Amino acid sequence: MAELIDLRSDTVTRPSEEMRRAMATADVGDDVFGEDPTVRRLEEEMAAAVGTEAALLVPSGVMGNQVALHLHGRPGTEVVCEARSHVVDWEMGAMAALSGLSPRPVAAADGLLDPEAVAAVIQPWGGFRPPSSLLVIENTHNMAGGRVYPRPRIDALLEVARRRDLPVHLDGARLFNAAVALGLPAAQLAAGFDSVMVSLSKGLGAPMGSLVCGPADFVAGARRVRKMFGGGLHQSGVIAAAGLVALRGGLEHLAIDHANARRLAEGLAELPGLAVDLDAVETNIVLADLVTTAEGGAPVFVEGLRREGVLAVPVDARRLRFVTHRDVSAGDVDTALGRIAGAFRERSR
Ligand code: TLP
Repeated sequence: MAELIDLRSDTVTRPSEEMRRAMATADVGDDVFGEDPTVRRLEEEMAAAVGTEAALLVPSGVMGNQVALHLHGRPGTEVVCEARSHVVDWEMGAMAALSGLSPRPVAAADGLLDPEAVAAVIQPWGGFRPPSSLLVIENTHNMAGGRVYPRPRIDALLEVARRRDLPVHLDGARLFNAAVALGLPAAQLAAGFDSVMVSLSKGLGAPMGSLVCGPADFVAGARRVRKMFGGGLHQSGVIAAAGLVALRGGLEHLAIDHANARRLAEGLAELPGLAVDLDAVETNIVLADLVTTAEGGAPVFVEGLRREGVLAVPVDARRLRFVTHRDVSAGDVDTALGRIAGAFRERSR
């Protein structure tokens, strides 16, 4: 069969030749002793890109978020976040298991938290309800289809949190996608947060790694919690070297990924079996809903798609997620659209 076109996630990219060369020749040391020069350089460059005092390399985005939640939260308190956010739906209950925190989900139809709705659920210390210890904002919002927070909305949310003394964490796994979509520097979108998690392993194309960014004392705490969570790595300059290539050159591809996502969304919207909200497609993620689930719904449909040579993720019974990334071209998108149309033909036989 022709090669599979993998649109399950932007995490599926293979390291480029340049990354592999950088990894092979990286200058390394033991990062648990703070002695890996390549890791240090990556942490400095990411802190500069995000506009924070310091940054810490962690193996994954989940670990980055959970290290931050652990530091901001106290057992028995709540984390205010959007109802479909990654920290609620995709981190295996880690905030409860590792830090004794429970989520306070706030639903938003377009995924973007409403400041008034957030203000309404924040609980103070000393009442009869679990107090709130943190607000999490996810930008771009994955399960809302890569939606981007306009900076004024972030300002309004930060203002609500400040008034109630609540720290705010940014899940910026795809912060650079948001920055490219708005034409703003990432640092401008990260300003005002108490901590920021950014990923190298999504749109930027590195094989692994995320960073937790914030003030120097917060990052010192993050170093301790990273070790506690088992994320202290040794010659991790091998990973950081690919991360540096991703950070220095990876942003350029994001605008192409966004254009490819739009191309894909417009093609999908023309298929009679799918409904796509084109206005929601702002970055590299496309959500598409099956018009009918009578033939088994999204989990069955993706099996049909696989047989045609396209990989996608079923989000629920009706919804499919497609993500563009540096390993798919505009031509691949067109090929994928033809194959997806083929899956519908097979389905209706
Ligand atoms: N998301 C993955 C899956 O876990 C859903 C994906 O394919 O999109 N925050 C956000 C907003 C994310 O989308 C992800 C990854 C993470 C955190 C966690 O990053 P990793 O996978 O590096 O632990």
